[in-house]
Amino acid sequence: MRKHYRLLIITALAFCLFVPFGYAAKEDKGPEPAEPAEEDAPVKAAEPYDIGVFIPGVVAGSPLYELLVAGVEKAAAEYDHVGFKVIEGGFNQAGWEEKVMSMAATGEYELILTSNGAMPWVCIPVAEAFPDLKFLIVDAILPDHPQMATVLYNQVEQAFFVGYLGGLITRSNMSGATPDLKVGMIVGQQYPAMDRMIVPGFEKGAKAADAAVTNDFRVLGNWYDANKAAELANSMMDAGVDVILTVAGGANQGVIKAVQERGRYVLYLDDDNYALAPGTIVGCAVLKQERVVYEKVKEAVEGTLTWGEAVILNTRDGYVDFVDSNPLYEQAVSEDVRAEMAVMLEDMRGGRVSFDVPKFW
Ligand code: RBF
Repeated sequence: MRKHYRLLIITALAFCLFVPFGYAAKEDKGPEPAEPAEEDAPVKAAEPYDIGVFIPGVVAGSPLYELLVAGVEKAAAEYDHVGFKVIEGGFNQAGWEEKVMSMAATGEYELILTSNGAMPWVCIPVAEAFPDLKFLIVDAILPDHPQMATVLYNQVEQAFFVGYLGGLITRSNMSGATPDLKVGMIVGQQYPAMDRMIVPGFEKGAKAADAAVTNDFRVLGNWYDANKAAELANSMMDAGVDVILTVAGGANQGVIKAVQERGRYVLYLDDDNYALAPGTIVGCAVLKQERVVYEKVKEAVEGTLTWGEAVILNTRDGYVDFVDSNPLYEQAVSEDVRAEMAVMLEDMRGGRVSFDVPKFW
């Protein structure tokens, strides 16, 4: 919005400089000044549109935040009048509301863009204080708020993909598989999407592979402590767990390192991250967050986004998937396991198998 003021001042200056001369020419009754050539005519610039991107945490190491930034960058690059600024809120969640409030108070932004299930609630008081401001919140859901649009992913399906693969691996004869039918999860914290979608989806998948598989579920308590995450991973592996799904942001590094040292396996969410640890990361489910952010930001800029809208995106829509096209997947996972996985992938991509999102909001 500050750009508006700049534009106003420039317009006013231009008016003072040029308009009086125009009048003088008319009074002189001299020859009419030639019409400016078409290409010299001032093009009406679009109103500046500035986006404040609030990262609830830090960008590095958190796939959904990295994809959020990539998506807005790509959308903004298509317009001369669109700018964005990324602000990291850090790990003190109690401070997020104040930080978003300060962003709003600068008056710089038309839109606040952010990502995770807690953010609609963080943004409600900010929306009340700034009724002209809009909020696009992905990986979250809040229907019918006139200043917000939200996009939720079917995380039951995302977690089912890796749960099924984990179940197949733990009962396989792959070199890192133990005799125990145990898979595990390490998560940053518990929240409604975790408890109602990700954990049930993962366990449903693992049990669909083999009903006897159990899930060792551990909560780290933050999204950054890689040392503690490695300790958790080791204690799980001591108990016979051979495949661990890690959903712990920057702390994922600790899980990967511990698991790599013992030749076991890691499952990943949100992005194609096989290259982080080839042979150790054996499965990546993905959310098409970069594409969603790109599409929705463009709609917001062009004025076609419906405020109050709460969209849920599924595998059959192409926004939730599993990466089986990366050669690192093929190299890491035995052929028999991949063959069983391929059948399930085909069913889910074709919409023949799907899972509902429970209403948790
Ligand atoms: N995921 C991350 O990768 N890094 C984070 O820092 C992070 N912080 C979160 C904070 C809250 C309050 C919530 C509700 C979720 C957070 N997530 C984080 C998880 C993320 O939103 C998503 O559920 C997972 O990435 C699985 O798709």
